[in-house]
Amino acid sequence: MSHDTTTGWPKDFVWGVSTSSYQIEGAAQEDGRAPSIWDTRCRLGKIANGDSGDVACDHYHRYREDVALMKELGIDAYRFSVAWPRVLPKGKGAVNFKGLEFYDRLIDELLANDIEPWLCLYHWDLPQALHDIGGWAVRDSVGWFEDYATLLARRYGDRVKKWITFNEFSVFTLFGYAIDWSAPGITDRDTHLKAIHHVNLAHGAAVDVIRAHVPGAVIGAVHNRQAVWPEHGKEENKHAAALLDEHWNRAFPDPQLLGYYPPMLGQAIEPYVQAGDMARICRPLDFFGLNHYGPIFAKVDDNPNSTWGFAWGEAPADADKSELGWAIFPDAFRDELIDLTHRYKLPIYVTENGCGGGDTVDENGQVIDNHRVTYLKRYTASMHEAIEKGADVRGYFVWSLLDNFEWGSGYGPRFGLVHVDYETQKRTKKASFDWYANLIKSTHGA
Ligand code: GBH
Repeated sequence: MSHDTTTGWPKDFVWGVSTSSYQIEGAAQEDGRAPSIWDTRCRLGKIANGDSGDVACDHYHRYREDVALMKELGIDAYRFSVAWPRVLPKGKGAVNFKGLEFYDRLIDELLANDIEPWLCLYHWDLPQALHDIGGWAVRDSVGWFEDYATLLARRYGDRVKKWITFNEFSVFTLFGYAIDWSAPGITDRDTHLKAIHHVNLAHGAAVDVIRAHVPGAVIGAVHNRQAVWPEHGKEENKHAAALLDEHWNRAFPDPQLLGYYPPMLGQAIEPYVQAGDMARICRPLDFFGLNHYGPIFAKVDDNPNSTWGFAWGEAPADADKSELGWAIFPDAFRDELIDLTHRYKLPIYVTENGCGGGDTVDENGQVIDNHRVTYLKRYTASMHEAIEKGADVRGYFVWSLLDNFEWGSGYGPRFGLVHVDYETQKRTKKASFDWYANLIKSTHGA
């Protein structure tokens, strides 16, 4: 790793951190917030250790302290999401002003500290009330999302210029409607296909209303993308990998940016596509948000009734892996950034990259997370290399500022630059915090 990353970054490169509402806010029953599909999933006991986001990092009450940490880190930008059921408890109709006011306070605190807010409308916490009347499986969801986007654009558009419609379309649709790993935990092929199409339409509708209501808006979507490799490199898994690649990497960016679905998925989705839909989905965007962790693996589904034709595979036993078992392969990140630049021709912001695992606390109370420092060093070096090779990368956000509620895995896996003691809510900076602060300082100084 001799690659020098202290110089050579594009001018005005944006350094940031990302979080999401349900994972950090807590205050789940406060000030009029209603349940989302994730509260429900927690109540159903589908989370490791019986955990839930009820309290999480208590960010709802401690956002000032958290912004102070961001300030100390030296970041330019902060990506967060709005909890839809906090501002519209039923998902539509009556507005909850106390919920809107929380994001007013957060945004104002960020701006007062020279940190630019990047607002994401949807990081998976669909109001339960909307799910109860069909959720993403019904076409009405497009209008619900459009109205929600309008509300936020009008309320915050004077202060927020960076807008993201959705976080990781393919993760929440695939895991929520095909594989029971995420809320709402449905496993039905038709529901899944409809959800994909409606979410794409909702994205397009939101882009238009944000554009209409926010002068100077810079709008993008956040896609998870990572190479899909056949498990064990086996011939028999290649078709499964091609299928999963369509679902994982192309089901959303292709229609949104190129105007068509990838071929195999497109065929399956055709019954739900109405005249004019593809033009409504494909709206002009200003950037491509990329969340990237490591490559994933696919294998043929040995279930004879398989409706998807692929199953989740495992990384090779000898692969470099994080403590969570996720493959580490920085060269694939470099290649992804270069490919994306050519494929979609938009400026790229890496809106998430980071490393999960545990931490050790030494006798002086220092939180040691060398595994995370090593990961971040390697991935930022690969990004730097991609930029040298022509990738149009304009910024990078670490996932995440704080240890937080890691969805189905609960509070076990930690991703933060800041350690959170969930008993006391005490925040402690980790070694990775100092490493990132130094990287930012050295590039700003250069
Ligand atoms: C993101 O999801 C989310 O946006 C964020 O909320 C979350 O906390 C964060 O990442 C960390 O998980 O096949 O075993 O190698 C990322 C979801 C991460 C799901 C990589 C698939 C592959 C694991 N993806 N993962 S493995």
